[in-house]
Amino acid sequence: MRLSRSFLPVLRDTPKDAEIVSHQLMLRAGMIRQESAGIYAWLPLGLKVLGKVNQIIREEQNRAGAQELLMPTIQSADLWRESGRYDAYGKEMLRINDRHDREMLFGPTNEEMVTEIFRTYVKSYRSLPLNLYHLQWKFRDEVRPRFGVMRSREFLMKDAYSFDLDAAGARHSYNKMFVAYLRTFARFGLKAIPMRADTGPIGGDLSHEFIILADTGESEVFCHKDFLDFATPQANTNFDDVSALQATVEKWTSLYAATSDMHDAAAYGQIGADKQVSARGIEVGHIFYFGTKYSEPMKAQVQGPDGKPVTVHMGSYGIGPTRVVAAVIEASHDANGIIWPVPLAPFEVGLVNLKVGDKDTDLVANDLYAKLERAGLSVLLDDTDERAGGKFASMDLMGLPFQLIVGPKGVKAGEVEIKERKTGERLTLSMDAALRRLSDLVSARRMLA
Ligand code: 5CA
Repeated sequence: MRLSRSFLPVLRDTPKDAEIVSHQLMLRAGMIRQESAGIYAWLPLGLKVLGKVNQIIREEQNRAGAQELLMPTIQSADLWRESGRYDAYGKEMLRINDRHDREMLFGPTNEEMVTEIFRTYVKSYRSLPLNLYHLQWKFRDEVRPRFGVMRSREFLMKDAYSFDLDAAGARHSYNKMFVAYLRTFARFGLKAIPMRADTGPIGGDLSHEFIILADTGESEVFCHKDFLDFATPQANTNFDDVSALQATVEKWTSLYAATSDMHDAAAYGQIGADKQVSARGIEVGHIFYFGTKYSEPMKAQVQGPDGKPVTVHMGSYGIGPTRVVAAVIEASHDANGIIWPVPLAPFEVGLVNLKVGDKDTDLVANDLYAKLERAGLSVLLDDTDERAGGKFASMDLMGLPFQLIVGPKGVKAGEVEIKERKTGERLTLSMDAALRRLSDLVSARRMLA
């Protein structure tokens, strides 16, 4: 992509109303734009990152055996009356009347709708287990939307819903999502710690929040330090191996970890002082097992092996991709801007032409641009006539993992410079060597987990 032809509106100054660094940087880098309180447009740079987050989520959901579908944002109130949640949900639900005065709502979550789809089609235990997920916009009329897309009113959610014949099967479905989440967050470059959680309006008695530690997190969290060194489950995990998966989940729940509403000071006190971590955290995912809370009132039953009807056991599993983008920035930035891990970067390389209009420099920059793209790297070419300082500042702000800098002096000497955004390390190389080095560096970092 050529910067001169791109819509990438970068702001020099920090917007006054943005309190936390991810919100400030997302506005400054031209990733998002607030349209109303808690409602954001995703501009091209932001949307690229969001797309990468979604893709990694999909890969890990599919690997764990979940299937993607897409349910609508607008739902009928009648569906929610069946579960009894229509009145219970309160003011967070945006209620709408259509032209026939039918009561509708903008979905804050989809348990009812997916249960309705399930009961229409699935009639036999042979079709179980089943896990259906979608990536869809949600609306929750939060009392205090804040911190940009971290706590917004309209936000994207990946929500998955599992259906099983009994509690044991549902436990395995829960474990599959638990392990898929560990892998998903690791691929974002995040250390997410599963913590026992309150179930709130979703309900049920087994639930974990996946929390990343960050100073700006909304919740106070307490956990054992050793969590930070646990190895992520491998890509070749066998999701059908019930006992192996149970063992992984037990390992990841064996040490103390709790948010403040579930905190047990006595249990925490038993951890040696050198192993105690008391910090703030951001909830990036939340999983629930709630048995027959929806299937019972909504009569989602299948025929069991003995021919008798069985009410299915359900769980639901959420990740907030829009919140994840902000959380990754909270975890990975410096004074100059964002530092994207390669798997989420909007472009892998920022190619800076320091002297646009100089024939030789243009020639080399354009040649490198074509060759990098041909090698399969995604490149943003700064071919604008801005001064060098401004170009470097924008590149650092946008956080592309590698910069390739082409200037007239270097071109005369047959050299270009590579800068790694994260370490600031610089390397002067010939054009060909720089191309090879960049290809190697990028491909080594594409898969994090
Ligand atoms: N139906 C269940 C699981 S699918 C559910 O709704 N869970 S939830 O309420 O915990 O939300 C799931 C995830 O959505 C959260 O972990 C969080 O990452 C994201 N999320 C929730 N509320 C917001 C919000 N206001 N802004 C941004 N992301 C949010």
